[in-house]
Amino acid sequence: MPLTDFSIIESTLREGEQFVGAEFTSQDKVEIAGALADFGVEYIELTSPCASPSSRTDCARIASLSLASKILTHIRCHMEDARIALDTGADGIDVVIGTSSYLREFSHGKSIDQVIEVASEVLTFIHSQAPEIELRFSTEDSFRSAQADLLRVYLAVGELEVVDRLGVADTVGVATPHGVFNLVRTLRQLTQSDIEFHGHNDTGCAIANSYAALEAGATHIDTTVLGIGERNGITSLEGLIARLYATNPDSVRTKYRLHQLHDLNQLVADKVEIEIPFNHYITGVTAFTHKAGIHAKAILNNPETYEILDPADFGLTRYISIAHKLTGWNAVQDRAAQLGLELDPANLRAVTRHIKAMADHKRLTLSDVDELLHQWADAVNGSGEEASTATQEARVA
Ligand code: HCA
Ligand code: CU
Repeated sequence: MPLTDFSIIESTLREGEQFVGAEFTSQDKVEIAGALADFGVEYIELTSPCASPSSRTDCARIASLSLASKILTHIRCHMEDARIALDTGADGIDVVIGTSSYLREFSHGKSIDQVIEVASEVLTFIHSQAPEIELRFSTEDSFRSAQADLLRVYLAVGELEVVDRLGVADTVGVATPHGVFNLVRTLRQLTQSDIEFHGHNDTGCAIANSYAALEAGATHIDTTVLGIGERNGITSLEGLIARLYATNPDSVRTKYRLHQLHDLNQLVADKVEIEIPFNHYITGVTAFTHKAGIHAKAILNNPETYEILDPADFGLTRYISIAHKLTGWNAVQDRAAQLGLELDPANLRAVTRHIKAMADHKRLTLSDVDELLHQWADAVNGSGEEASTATQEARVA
């Protein structure tokens, strides 16, 4: 399958609400859902309506807004949860039940046979009540579940012919791209269903795992804005977009309004009271900052030399840092031109040497460098003659 036929299930308002800093009000949820829909995600997943009274009313409210994204809600594999979810008016219901020995023993206490039994009951019930509803069934902690157990469960669920999508969840972030690829490929071969992947990031593999799932034929990937979720979260929307853009920029540009990504990040960051991490994919403050002189020179000639993502596609700009000892004269020349200063190559090289020497002794700011460039240009122009660069160095020292 080409890596263009996929959908994002944006779970900031479900998994993201499980982030320790998230306390979304009803108004916050409406605002975030609107921003996600404007960005263009195909699905928005909402917290279980059984979680609290406002979770229930917010779910119904957002489902009634006719947003461009489909609205999903997320429930445990319980009959009572299913009844309540059906009442929300959501376009789809995501049902999940743990299959690893950890969760079977220490969470819900059911055997695999009992898991199959309750899943059959709940899924058949939902489908009988609302055949038009998009129904997904997932196992929780899929990657620490015995493969034989998993396949028994998925095949039994598949035989019901009521489910649109099977989900696999790396609940604890233990999976590797290779393991995800193999499991998704196996499910693709054994079933006709669409496949969803949900990956936690405890060991830093969430984006790579999501990508491996797509390569193996997964059709839906779960994300949250800034990756927020339980513990250190899941695949971030921005990380997945960056990864997919690197493979096929046109598909990502067509599907999503990339210029809105930064504002969407800022909105969620403000609501959960964190900063966008400096090194975050696309939207982090250093994501398009270049430093070393060798990089800066090449970037100024052709940005593709050191950029796989074009900041302009995201409404952002690159920045070349020059106030440090690794700087180079091409970058300094670029800055001088921005300041409207004329310096010949010999003077640019000399002033660059000067910046490096200064930076060996103290941390410089861009203002320090700008001031130096102005002084240097004044000295050159003020001299009225072709002063030697050594003279200039002496003058501004
Ligand atoms: C949870 C667990 C879950 C479910 C994922 C899914 C996980 O908090 O309910 O339904 O696909 O990581 O296993 O988020
Ligand atoms: Cu999760």
